[in-house]
Amino acid sequence: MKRMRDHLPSRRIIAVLAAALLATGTAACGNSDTGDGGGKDDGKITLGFSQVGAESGWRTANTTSIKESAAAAGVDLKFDDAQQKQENQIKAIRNFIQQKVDVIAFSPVVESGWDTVLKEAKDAKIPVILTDRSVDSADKSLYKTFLGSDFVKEGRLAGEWLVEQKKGATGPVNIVELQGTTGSAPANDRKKGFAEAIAANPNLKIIASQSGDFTRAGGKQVMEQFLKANPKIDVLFAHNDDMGLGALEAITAAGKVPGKDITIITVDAVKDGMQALADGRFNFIAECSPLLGPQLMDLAKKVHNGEEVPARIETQETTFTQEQAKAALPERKY
Ligand code: GYE
Repeated sequence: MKRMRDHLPSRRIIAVLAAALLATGTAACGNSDTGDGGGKDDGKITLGFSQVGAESGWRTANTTSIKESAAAAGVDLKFDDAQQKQENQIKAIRNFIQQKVDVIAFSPVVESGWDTVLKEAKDAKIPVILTDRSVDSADKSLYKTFLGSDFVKEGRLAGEWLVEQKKGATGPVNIVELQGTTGSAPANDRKKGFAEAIAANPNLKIIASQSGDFTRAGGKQVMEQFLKANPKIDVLFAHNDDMGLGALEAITAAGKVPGKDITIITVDAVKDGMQALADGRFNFIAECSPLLGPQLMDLAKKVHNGEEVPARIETQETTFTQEQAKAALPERKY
């Protein structure tokens, strides 16, 4: 606020002051708005969040976590569901820029093709947080931080478990792989980690690998094709629980017993996946936590206040065998 000029009569000062307060709408309430965005002036941070879609149990739990944490943290959340389409995410981000939100967060459906829109956010001085999935942009100044899992590690843990299981196996072990959404970070990275982990064991062979788009329907459909084309399938590695759950239907329909005739390894550990594991239909799950909401709200407040945040925040997770799933299931919230 401008300093009042000394010669103004006091009644005039009060009137000017009142007018100024009305105009800004911030009646000295400690608003942290920096003036570089924030459509609202009620002291709340406005966070624009572009979600991938609603393709899996993981995603649903992630959306719930983000919405609940925003409400709990007093963050005004503008939520957009991109229905697994990059062009929808780009549109949503451009809308957030236009609305002058304080912070933008998004979970990029694929890794590539974000530089232009991220540059637009940067030029508008709106900080961006990558949540869950990362981008392949060479310019790291386009976003403040990346909060999420180490997907390569998840794939590696899945592969290492399999190597251990098949240690004594002599003949070939035929593996089929259900990949996540083509071009997405978790599909690229889980594939890589798994392949690296089994590489030293030439009898462990990936005989077919295709995308099931992280959905149950996709998993079922692609598994049907795998079963038709390959008479001997020993192992299924599915990049998420949902595709594994869809595949169960195809395997049963083909007259095989999931978890016995075909060893099934998945990633995520959502409740339905954990149930399948506890029931003996899955054999192993590498966990990937969707509960990113509380950390995201904390980061949004920090970057809005101009505080330094680590460039990478990795989610802590574990793995589950059938016995461990039985023990963990009663406590599983999602
Ligand atoms: O594993 C899968 C979801 O990006 C980690 O996306 C996430 C993945 C998750 O559809 O179930």
